[in-house]
Amino acid sequence: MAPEALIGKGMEPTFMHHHSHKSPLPRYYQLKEIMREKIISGAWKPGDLIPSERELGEQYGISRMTARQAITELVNEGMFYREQGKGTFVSRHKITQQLIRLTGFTEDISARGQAPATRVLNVTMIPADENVAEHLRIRVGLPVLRLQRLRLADDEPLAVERSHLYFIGCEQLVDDDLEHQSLYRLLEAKYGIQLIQAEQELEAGLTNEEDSKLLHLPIGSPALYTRRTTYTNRDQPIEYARSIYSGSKYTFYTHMMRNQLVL
Ligand code: 16G
Repeated sequence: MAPEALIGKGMEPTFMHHHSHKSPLPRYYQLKEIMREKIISGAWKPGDLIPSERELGEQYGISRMTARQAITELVNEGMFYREQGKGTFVSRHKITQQLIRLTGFTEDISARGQAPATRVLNVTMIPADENVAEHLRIRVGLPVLRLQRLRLADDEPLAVERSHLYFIGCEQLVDDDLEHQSLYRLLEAKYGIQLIQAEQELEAGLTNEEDSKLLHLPIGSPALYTRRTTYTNRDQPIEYARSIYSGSKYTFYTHMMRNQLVL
């Protein structure tokens, strides 16, 4: 097989194109990002055997040592696991929520080749309290839709999501089938709302009694608390969501670039 150059033609991950040929990233790092992208895009699925060091070396025209370094780092990050005498496999337990494109739970889980599911815990119209009103940029007391969902992948509970939504006609969502449909899809396809961007915060914490029960975890388990505000094409906040992700099952991934100094 002809070696696939690490930089330049044939490279799928878009970030590669931003780098000038003068200052390439280390090869092991590039390979790491390529493999990470394969997992995020779903090309490599949980449980898949990844190519050997030798195969990766041949495919990308790098040494086995370099391939080994990339694999080892992803093993250390929990993306891969090794089985003695069998090879290296894509981990099952960590779900990656990439923080680059705005995607919803259904998309993230489907991309991994798993089956997303939802249990609606509660859906109702309530008056916006101060916090919700501030995030949705509306007046306190306006009726907003509160939606609480347990999210599962292959029947395993992963997250509890508590959303507040406000838009003209949002009360119709109460009658929608939110157990079998993606909220993002409904908003876009049925309500014609264009979701453009989101802000998200992440914080470490421990699960309380209620969430522990829902997530099948011992009380006080490590968890990731997120808050996300999603905006429409008119820059209007439409959803403010607070979610709890099981800490042992989730990785949040972001890729960042340093501004190039122009001297
Ligand atoms: C994400 C968002 C949630 C959104 C959901 C839509 C967080 C904390 N959660 O899980 O705000 O409602 O995606 O997913 O960022 P869906 O389209 O599958 O319903």
